[in-house]
Amino acid sequence: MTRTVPVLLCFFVILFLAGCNRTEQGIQPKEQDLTLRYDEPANDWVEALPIGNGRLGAMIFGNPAREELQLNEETVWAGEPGNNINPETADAIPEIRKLLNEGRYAEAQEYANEHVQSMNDGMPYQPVGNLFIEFPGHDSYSDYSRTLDLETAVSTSSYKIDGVTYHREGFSSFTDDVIVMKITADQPGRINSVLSFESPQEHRISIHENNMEISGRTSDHEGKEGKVRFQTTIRAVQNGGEISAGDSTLSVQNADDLTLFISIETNFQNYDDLSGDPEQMASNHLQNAFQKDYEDLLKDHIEFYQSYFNRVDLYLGKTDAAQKTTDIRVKDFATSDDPQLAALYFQFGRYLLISSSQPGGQPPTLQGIWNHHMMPPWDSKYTQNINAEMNYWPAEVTNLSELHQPLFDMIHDLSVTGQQSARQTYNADGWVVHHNTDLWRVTDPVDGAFSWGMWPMAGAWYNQHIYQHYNFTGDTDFIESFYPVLKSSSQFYLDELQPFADSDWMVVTPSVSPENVYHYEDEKSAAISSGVTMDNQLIFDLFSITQKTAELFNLDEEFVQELEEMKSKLPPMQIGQYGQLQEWIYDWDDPEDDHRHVSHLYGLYPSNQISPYRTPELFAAARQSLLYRGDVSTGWSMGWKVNLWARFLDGDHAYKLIQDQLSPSRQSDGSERGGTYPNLFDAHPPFQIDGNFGCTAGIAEMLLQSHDEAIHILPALPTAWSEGYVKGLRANGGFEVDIEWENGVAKRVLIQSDLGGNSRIRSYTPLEGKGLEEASGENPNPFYDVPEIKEPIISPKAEIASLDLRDVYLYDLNTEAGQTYVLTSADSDEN
Ligand code: FUC
Repeated sequence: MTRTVPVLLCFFVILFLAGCNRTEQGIQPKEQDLTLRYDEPANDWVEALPIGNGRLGAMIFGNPAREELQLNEETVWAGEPGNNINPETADAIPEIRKLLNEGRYAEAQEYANEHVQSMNDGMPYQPVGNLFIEFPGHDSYSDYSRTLDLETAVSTSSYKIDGVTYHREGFSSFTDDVIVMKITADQPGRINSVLSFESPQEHRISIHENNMEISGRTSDHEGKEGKVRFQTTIRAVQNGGEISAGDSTLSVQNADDLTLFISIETNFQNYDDLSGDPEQMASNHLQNAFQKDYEDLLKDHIEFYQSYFNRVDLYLGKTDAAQKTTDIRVKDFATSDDPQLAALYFQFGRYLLISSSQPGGQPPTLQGIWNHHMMPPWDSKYTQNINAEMNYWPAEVTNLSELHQPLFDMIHDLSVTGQQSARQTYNADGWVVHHNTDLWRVTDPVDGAFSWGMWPMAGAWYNQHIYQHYNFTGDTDFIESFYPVLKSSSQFYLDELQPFADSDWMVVTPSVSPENVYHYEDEKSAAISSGVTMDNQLIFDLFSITQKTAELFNLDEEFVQELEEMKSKLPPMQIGQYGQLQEWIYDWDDPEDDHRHVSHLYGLYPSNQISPYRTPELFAAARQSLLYRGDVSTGWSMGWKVNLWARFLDGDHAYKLIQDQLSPSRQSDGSERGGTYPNLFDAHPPFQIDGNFGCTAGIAEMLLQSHDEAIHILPALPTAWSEGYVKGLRANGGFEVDIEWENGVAKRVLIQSDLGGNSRIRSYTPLEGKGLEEASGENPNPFYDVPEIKEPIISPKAEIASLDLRDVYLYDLNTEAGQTYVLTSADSDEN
């Protein structure tokens, strides 16, 4: 005995010192039900359940008598290759600049509205069509249930008729690139159904044996011809009974079970090439999938999906509220204690990203890949003054870094097509893209100038995603390959920036503070402007990351210097008369303004120019701005505000925004408000997926932040989540972090270091662990560099609200690549 104990102890001490086994040292996972559940079929589209493999999407309705799969493929867009540049815009820009410089803003606006009209406003993303499966006699049923299991990415429905239980399960296979639905009954010979297809697209249906083949083409739009051709092949395979062909239908008689394989392909190769062979490719997918056992198809699909999904586990507590159906939980969320719904909603956001953004494919549109309209709201394009970026806010922090790739590919495309806009519209070098793009990567302003089109800033914002990916992963090959894109974007702004009025400042002009309007001289108003706060912040960030990347590879010393000089001429942020962060270059902000965009707060989130610790006055002013703006708004706006309140380190206010967002969109009078649909889709309204992604990122932001010199543990934990854990969140510099907390206090923190280097840790409560030291000096970890911004200009009328920041403990932990470190609460009895 006396000998064994020290040996055993020694073994554990070694294990602890090495500290590298996250499972053994780690947080015990808890059982959770990550399923969306309903006790009725979907009555309409926002009750149907989405499945997707990045490219192929379906909304499944689960109606016993008439199943409906509304189908999408990500490259089914109207129109054809080509940009939308109108040469008139180039002539208009100098005149708009002049009017703005003379302070004739309303005239500048009017002039811009008249003269900035691109050749087209971008093309709509469109549906493929709907597969219907009729089951005669299935109108009356009992024991109905419908689910979407986020742990397997499989949607089911089941019900009973005359003692027979019918079951359907559907998934969009990640590994075999087809949509599969299997229909079974627990007694043989019970499946009788008729398959038919409808599409709003120009199409032709033909039947060959057990295959239904649909060839179609997308629509003409705004002077462009619909040149995307698509091929959908649906194969029905049954056991028992038989299948017979009609002119355009397939009938299944007395089968034991029925499996449907749906393959969809288009001729799209890239934004400039439609030379693909959709018939051949659709047939290839089908042949491959069809040869596999159903069980293998399902297993491969689940394994692939889980390789992403299982990276993060979030537990926020469990209550009986989780017993209710998902639609009722959404109705009750704001007034009940249902922490599991917040966790489910968070994981649903991750599910949606995995299902709509796979490497090699297109980024999710305003509706991800799920759209049933020929002319969807805002064409279901890429709106780049917030929405397309927000779609990727969860990518790095929720451990789905590879899924950022489709956005990078689109940025790469835009860095090519955007050169046309830079050259033709601005007579500048580099590349530029305005507030929208589409499958064809159009780059000039769309929908007229007003408060949206005339905004040449999307490239500057997109490039932050490039650098963010590098900063989270440390992937130097990646950032090196994108340096030309960053440089060329910076080059555009070097050429585009103009002197502001009589000052030494250099500003982007004309532009807008996305979609907002300012009032001046009592009665006058305009949106078009110069040197708006968000633009200044964006240019500062773009130049900074371009400089850092150049320095990383010892490139372009002179160019780096040029950027430095131009950075010094950007206007500083300003604090206006109401103590607010100014949205425009003049103090035009209206404290009554509750506009959904909070563009000037870009500097707080997603950027990190504003900090409670480094720039307290700006932090207080930004907070004041958000207080003026209010809480309830459109879906995505609330998603943004969750992140912003997390950055304001106010967990309860962030939680209030989650409550506002996780409220039913549909009101009893038939109207809709910003919130959530029964299927958990975000409601702008209408459905817009950005709010789902924004809120998912926001929940992560409440639990972990890593932008402000340190990894901040539980920076904005709300009182409602007093117990819980999160595993697998990512932090800048290649760290992966698990946190377990009780009574709002971090009990155990695991930090896995992929790249090594100093890990600075900020916590409201004391921590201890091997190697943990009190922090001193600057954080030497280069991934924790913080921006050096100019001192703000403060209005003499401004009263700066005082900050009530919690005390923090700041530690340094020198990490080695590949090691995991265990920290525990220094207050805890367990230690
Ligand atoms: C921006 C927003 C709208 C909407 C649209 C798709 O224009 O201002 O609220 O989200 O994008």
